[in-house]
Amino acid sequence: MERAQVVIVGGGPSGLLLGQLLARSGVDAVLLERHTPEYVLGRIRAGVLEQTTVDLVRQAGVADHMDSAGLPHDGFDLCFDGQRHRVDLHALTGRRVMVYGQTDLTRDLMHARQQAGLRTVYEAEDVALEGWDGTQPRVTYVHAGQRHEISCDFIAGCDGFHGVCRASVPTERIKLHEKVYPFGWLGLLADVPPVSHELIYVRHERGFALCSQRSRTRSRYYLQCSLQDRVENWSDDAFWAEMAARLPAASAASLVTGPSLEKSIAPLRSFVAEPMRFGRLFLAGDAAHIVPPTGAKGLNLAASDVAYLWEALDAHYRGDGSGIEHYSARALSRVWKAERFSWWMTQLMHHFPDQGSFAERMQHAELEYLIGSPAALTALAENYVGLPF
Ligand code: FAS
Ligand code: PHB
Repeated sequence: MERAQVVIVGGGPSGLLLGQLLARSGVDAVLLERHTPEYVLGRIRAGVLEQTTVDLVRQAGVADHMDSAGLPHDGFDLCFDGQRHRVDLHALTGRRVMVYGQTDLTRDLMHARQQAGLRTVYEAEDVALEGWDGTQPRVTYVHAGQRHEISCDFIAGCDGFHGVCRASVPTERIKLHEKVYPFGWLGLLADVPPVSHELIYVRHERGFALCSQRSRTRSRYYLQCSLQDRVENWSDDAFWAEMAARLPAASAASLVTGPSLEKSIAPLRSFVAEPMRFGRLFLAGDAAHIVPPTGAKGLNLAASDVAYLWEALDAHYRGDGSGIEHYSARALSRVWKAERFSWWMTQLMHHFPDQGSFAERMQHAELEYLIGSPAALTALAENYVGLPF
């Protein structure tokens, strides 16, 4: 039987970042990923890193490309009634965010793991957890037709919303909280210069839109779409025409269009599993919680979970078990604040199909209050740049 101190299930940003930090603490962790590296890198997701995430990536020693190619952003625009209003994050909080795609961060982490020769199994099938409620957890998996078994001290469930780790916990041991939104996001990636040097969040009667970016020559755009929409029903031309229709005329006039490199529809939900620890099994990242991407919190919450779990495991192997005891409560405290902010931004900026005129007026009144109140803008800004770990 193989042996490891920690088995990490899932090779997305949570698993890779945890693996990198544990390696720096001398903790022996093996990582099991269901898919190939190419498949993992093919999923286009987050684009905005909070300062605390940037600091953690630097602490993990994988910040070189991020520091050279990442784009520090001091603010973003809220757009409604055809007007853009800048939220000056740096003036309001003294902090900023970094625009750097999750794909790039994942690639950096994969490369660092490979360079360090850390045990990683891609295309690990049928991962199953055993004994996580006792003191000798075991993980089994199949690779290239061969069954393997690993005994370990701890299992880190970094396997995302559809993973096996949370699903391995009996329903009576876990409390799930969920809100599903009545729309999705249609995302498009293209090698065209961004329409603006910063992000633009648009509230429009046709639906929400977001203008984001990956570099000065690569842009990421999103349109609120119906849950009945299918990506094959959206030609590139139809996407660009709808984006232009939701932008103010002056911005639409400077929109540079081009062929999509990727187009996909993501459903939106708020989701939290409590607790995030079950004996020797820990959940981190999307395995434990999901936020609507309106607040750019998903990847950043994964980072704070990983920071807390790394600190707890590092302390355990130095003889202090207190971090493990407090992991779930500590992580959930930050998770719920980010869940609230992401829900609030989503409620504020999207067109809800059956919301009625009163709710529409409430959205509009809140936006008008927001742009005129330094106190309200500061509250928005401190949540957007990220609450402290
Ligand atoms: P991930 O889901 O990224 O990674 C989990 C990994 O575990 C995957 O590689 C999976 O293959 C693997 N796995 C699953 N089951 C397994 C098993 N049984 N055995 C082994 N491996 C297994 N966040 C933002 O901030 N902004 C965005 O715009 C944004 N857009 C998103 C769009 C979509 C469609 C999705 C799903 C999420 C989006 N997110 C966004 C959130 C996203 O960035 C997540 O927060 C981030 O991927 C979390 O990373 P992980 O926790 O590593 O989970
Ligand atoms: C992205 O660039 O993918 C992105 C940016 C900000 C968000 C959501 C997605 O709020």
